[in-house]
Amino acid sequence: MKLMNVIVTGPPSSGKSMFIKTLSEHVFHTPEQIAVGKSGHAYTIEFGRMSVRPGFFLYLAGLPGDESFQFVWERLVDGLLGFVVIFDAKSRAHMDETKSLIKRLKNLTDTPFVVVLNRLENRQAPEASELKKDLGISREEQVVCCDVQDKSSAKQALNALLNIGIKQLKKVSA
Ligand SMILES: Nc1nc2c(ncn2[C@@H]2O[C@H](COP(=O)(O)OP(=O)(O)OP(=O)(O)O)[C@@H](O)[C@H]2O)c(=O)[nH]1
Ligand SMILES: [Mg+2]
Repeated sequence: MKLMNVIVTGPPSSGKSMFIKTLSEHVFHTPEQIAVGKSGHAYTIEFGRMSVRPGFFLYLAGLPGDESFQFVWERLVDGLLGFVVIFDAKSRAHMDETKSLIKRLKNLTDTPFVVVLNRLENRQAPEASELKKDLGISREEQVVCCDVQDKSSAKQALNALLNIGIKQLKKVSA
């Protein structure tokens, strides 16, 4: 049996739990919310398990972006396939927090990442290229518009992450 981790993170209430719930066959989450960090926001931590094909599972680890969770990220970078940062299109106030979160994760790991732009609600995609610019992200495919409540949309976002990983591997082995 092969297991790989994917960290799902992002600012408070951006849609992390919903993304994991939509994709996973099983979800474990802490029975109570945990209040940590400067914000005082209370968090639930969850792990979802998604079967990719027989004998191959992804563990989707839902972790808050708060710095206090750094030590958990450090444990999970072992066997890490990549990370997903959820950004709520309606909470642009979270831009700086998201930038710093990406920076901290990039310092920990060079595995691929995607930013999932959630809650666009049928608005068109200029917001994706704006977000890419605002976050200082270099690659087009790294910002993915996604309705985290929709399974096929969430799967597309995860596939975008996998495809970036495959491209990186090809580059390394070329
Ligand atoms: N309309 C709409 N509501 C959403 C969407 N995604 C999440 N929600 C709702 O927004 C709230 C927050 O979503 P969560 O998935 O719990 O967000 P989270 O990032 O896990 O939040 P914390 O763990 O508290 O930081 C929940 O009440 C969800 O039902 C979405 O795409 N559209
Ligand atoms: Mg949550």
